[in-house]
Amino acid sequence: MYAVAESEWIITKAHELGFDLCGITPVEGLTDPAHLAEWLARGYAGRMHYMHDPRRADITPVLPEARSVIVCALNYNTANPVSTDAAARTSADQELRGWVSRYAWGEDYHVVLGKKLEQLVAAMRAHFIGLWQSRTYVDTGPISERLAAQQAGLGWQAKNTCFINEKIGSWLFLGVILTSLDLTPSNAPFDGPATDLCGNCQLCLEACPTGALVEPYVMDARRCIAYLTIELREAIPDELRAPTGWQVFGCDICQDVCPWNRKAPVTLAPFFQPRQNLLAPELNWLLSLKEEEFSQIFAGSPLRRAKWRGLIRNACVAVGNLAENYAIDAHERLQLQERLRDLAASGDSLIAEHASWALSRFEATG
Ligand code: B12
Ligand code: SF4
Ligand code: SF4
Repeated sequence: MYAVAESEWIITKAHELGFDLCGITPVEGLTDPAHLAEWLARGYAGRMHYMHDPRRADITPVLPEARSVIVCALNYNTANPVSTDAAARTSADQELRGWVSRYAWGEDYHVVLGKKLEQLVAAMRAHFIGLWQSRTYVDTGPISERLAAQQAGLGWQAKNTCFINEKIGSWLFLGVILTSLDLTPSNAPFDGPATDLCGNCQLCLEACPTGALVEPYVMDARRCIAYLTIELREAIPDELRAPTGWQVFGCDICQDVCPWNRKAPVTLAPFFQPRQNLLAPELNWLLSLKEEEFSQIFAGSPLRRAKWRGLIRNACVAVGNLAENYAIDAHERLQLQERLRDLAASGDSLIAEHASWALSRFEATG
């Protein structure tokens, strides 16, 4: 096993590359097969078929020679309002606005973290001479990055299921490097994963509008707005449309209410600052987007994952929900209804059905 100084060297390098946190842990104990199996058996993964990949329960086939995991975290908390802040919704211009999740305001984190992890591996190649292997993952690999971060002593997996660090909070992206290097754990002597600091708090469970946090630490993803607005390619179930509120891409509510995020440090990293129009975007603008414009406008943005169809579907739901709650001026009301009628008449059955639903909400509210 390499000496502690070598693990310290890696952690220092990670900080130099801009990561806020870095920890190292052995590959053993990175999965929680029993709970994962129960979670899947309950159907909580919904249509996320990739969650059934057997490597999530046993990561050995990913890199049989793997001995250690380096976990890195990057803060994405920019100095902007939170989704539960009513003032953000009633902008001075009184336009109807939707909410895009904080994680998606800037550049795609897969790319940002992916590059940084590759730079870290390149630095390690020059430092650790000899033959050794590595795999880097940001989000898309079969590894539970939150479990890895917890195991590396960087924080805990909380009741809202997010990974929280005591000093930074939960606005953190995670990335991992699996390596055949046998590194000393950064929290050595290893005495178990980081302590859970949720205590008696239940704020996230109480605040979740769709009841997705079915019990502390357990999410039924089928009910989570992040799943409904990003991962789901089909119709948003009727009973979950109203609770989806003004969220058009992802959801931040269970993190916005979390006390550990109250003093979360702000990042000035240019790649995470909100792109124009993405902080509480005008719904009229979203509804008017043409499919051809979508790929151009959202190049390099996480919003591409929802695809044009998904984003328009989500915008219809948000408009329908806001129709009831806002004093929209007559002109805007007419404009929105006209746009919804166009969409309801479009050849796309998914969009047409959601637009008709939104129109019915307008009619119900006069
Ligand atoms: C699938 C996925 C989702 C799904 C499901 C989320 C979920 N909570 O599982 C959806 C689309 C809903 C989602 C949403 C979001 N995601 Co996501 N997502 C992932 C992904 C790809 C896998 C997570 C996973 O393994 N889920 C499966 C379940 C089984 O895992 P689990 O919650 O850890 O479950 C364990 C516990 O429930 C536990 N357990 C303990 N007790 C009990 C008791 C019982 C009875 C049961 C059944 C289970 C159980 O056992 C389970 C197995 O270990 C990871 C990337 C990765 N590769 O790790 C990113 C990841 C977790 N997501 C991330 C982010 C940023 C988000 C969003 C904030 C995006 C947004 N704003 O819209 C939201 C946050 C919502 C939330 N409260 O978690 C970050 C998390 C960062 C952080 N600080 O935590 C990650 C790590 C991506 C990254 N690289 O940064 N996500
Ligand atoms: S992200 Fe939103 S919908 Fe999902 S669990 Fe958190 S509060 Fe509930
Ligand atoms: S809101 Fe409370 S219970 Fe939920 S994650 Fe934060 S500290 Fe834990």
